[in-house]
Amino acid sequence: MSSPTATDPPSLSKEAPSIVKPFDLSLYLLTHPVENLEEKVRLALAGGVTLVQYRDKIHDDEAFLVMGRRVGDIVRAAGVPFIVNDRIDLALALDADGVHIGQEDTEAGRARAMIGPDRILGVTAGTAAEALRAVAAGADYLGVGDVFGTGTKKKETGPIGPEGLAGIVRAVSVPVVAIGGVTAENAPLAIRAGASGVSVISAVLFQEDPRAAAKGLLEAVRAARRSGR
Ligand code: TZP
Ligand code: MG
Repeated sequence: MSSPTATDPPSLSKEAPSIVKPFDLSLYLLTHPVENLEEKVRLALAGGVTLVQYRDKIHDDEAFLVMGRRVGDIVRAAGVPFIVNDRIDLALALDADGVHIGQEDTEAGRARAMIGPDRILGVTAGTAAEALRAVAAGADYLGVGDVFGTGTKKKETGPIGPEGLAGIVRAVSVPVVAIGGVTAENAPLAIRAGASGVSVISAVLFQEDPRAAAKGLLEAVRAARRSGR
C-alpha cells in the first residue's frame, strides 16, 4: 500500500498500513512533567510497561527535545516502543517509533503521510465517528477515553464509561487502548469492554512505587484477559 500524500483525502478503506512495528498495548504509560521523570520511567518499565508515550504540554521545544531524548533512550534500551505525543516534527527529530495525535492536532491522514508507513500512528477518539475517521486515515491503534474520569487532563465532557468504550471497540478494526482514570481496580472493566490494554499517567507516575504500580496494572490486565472478555 502506498502512503497517502498530504493532499490525499482520507481513504475510506479500513486497511491498516502494510508494515508496522509490532507493539503491545497492554500497559501504555504516558509521561507527565513530574520530578525524577527518568527514574520513574525506568521503574515503570521494570514493572512491565509495554509502550511509552512522551507527553509534555508545558515546556518549549528545546526542553521537550532534551527530556524527550533522555526518556526515549531509556525506553528503547528496554526494548519498548517510544511514541511522541502531539508533535510530529519533534517525533521525527527524536526518531521516535511513532506519534500519537488528538482530534485537535495534525489531521491523521496528513500525520501518516509525514511519518511514513512504518512508524506507529495512534489517534485519540472519543466517539465512533472520530474512531472510524482515524482508522480510515491510517491509525494503527486508537486511544479511547476519557473512560473512567481523569483528574490529570481537563475535559469538557464526562467519562464515556466501559459501555462507551465497548461501542467504539466494536466499530473499528484496529486495537483500542482505554485511557482516563484507569486503575488496577477498574482496568478489568476496560479489558472486558474489548480494549487491548490500558493507558495511564497517575496510576503509575503519581505513585510512590511506580514499579509496583505498573506490575499491579499489568497483572490486572492479564488476569482479565485470562478470565475471558
Ligand atoms: N486523554 C484522556 S484522559 C488523559 C488523556 C491524555 C489523561 C490520563 O491520565 P490519568 O491520570 O491516567 O487519568
Ligand atoms: Mg494531542
